[in-house]
Amino acid sequence: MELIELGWNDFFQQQIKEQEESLLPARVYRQDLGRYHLFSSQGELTGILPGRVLQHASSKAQLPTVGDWVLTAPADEKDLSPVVIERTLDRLSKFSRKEAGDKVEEQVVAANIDTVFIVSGLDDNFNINRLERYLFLTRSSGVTPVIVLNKADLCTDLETRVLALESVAMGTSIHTVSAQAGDGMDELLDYVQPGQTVALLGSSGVGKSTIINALLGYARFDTGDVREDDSKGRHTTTFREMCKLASGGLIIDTPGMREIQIWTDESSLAISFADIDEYAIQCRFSDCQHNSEPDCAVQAAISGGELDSLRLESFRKFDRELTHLAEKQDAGARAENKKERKKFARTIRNRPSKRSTP
Ligand SMILES: Nc1nc2c(ncn2[C@@H]2O[C@H](COP(=O)(O)OP(=O)(O)O)[C@@H](O)[C@H]2O)c(=O)[nH]1
Ligand SMILES: [Mg+2]
Ligand SMILES: [Zn+2]
Repeated sequence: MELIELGWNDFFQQQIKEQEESLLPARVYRQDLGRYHLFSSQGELTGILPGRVLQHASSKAQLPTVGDWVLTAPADEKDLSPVVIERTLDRLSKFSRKEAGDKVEEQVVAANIDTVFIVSGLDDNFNINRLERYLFLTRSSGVTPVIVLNKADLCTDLETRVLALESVAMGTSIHTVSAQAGDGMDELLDYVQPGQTVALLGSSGVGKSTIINALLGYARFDTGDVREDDSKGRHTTTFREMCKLASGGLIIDTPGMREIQIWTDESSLAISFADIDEYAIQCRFSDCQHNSEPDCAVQAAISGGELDSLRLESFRKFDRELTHLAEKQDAGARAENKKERKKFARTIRNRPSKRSTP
């Protein structure tokens, strides 16, 4: 396997220090408990993380994940596998979300991706708010989003749905496909050029694995039927995995995420709501809340029909959510500090005092 075909470029090359030149670069394609499956110029390898790397990581998000580039050393001269992961290279991009549940922690879903296919079904699964949410997360990751509306064969009001979506998509490419019938797959292939990495995101049952299988040309991933009486669907993909297309591109399948919580900061708002921002800078007051302030350009744009009031509503929703996340992060950092201080106090207390030592 050529490194360039695996997505290697100058950004990664430049990170290699002189003393690391003997190490073998490899890319994580799958992670099992404690094991990393890697693509490298030497073929597929298994990697393990030494305890010192684990200890040095200040958060889980720093540990290697699918799509990451790592530098490896042979554990044994005679045998190339398993290799030891010495270091994870800085990421060109990452798609993160907040860990599911109450934990205030970042989870990096995939690293070093060029494009995210936000997949939605055109059946009852179609939900503009959810798509808007995925768009927001993708844009704040610095990755190009592409919307893929699958199951076009089941949809009778395609145009209405696409039109409604366009008002929140802000120019994002929208592709309507049917993975099952094989319609529209060629358009998708254009995004997976050699060395390019695409990750598929979207709820369970929208057809992500079916799309990847269609692009690969064989049934690489299990696909599942959504049970009619269970809107949650059956979870057939339980892990994230990157695979290589014959044409050279890389594609990442992910399990459906039941809750996709935001992990980003305020700066993402201006990127995802550039349409609102454009008017907001023309408001009379720089701290305008776009309610009933005089000369509010945002409200004027809404009355004039240039801006959809739903966009302002979404903007406010994300704004509130980000504020809430920042508060939780602050609280989390404070709790962490307190824990560290306590630990420190304990080590001081437990230190044998000079007087008592003979
Ligand atoms: N009608 C129709 N069904 C599809 C299409 N693509 C996928 N499916 C079905 O939707 C179900 C879920 O697909 P799957 O690929 O497992 O979804 P995933 O959970 O997103 O990976 C399966 O039963 C597929 O056969 C499509 O284009 N049209
Ligand atoms: Mg799947
Ligand atoms: Zn305003």
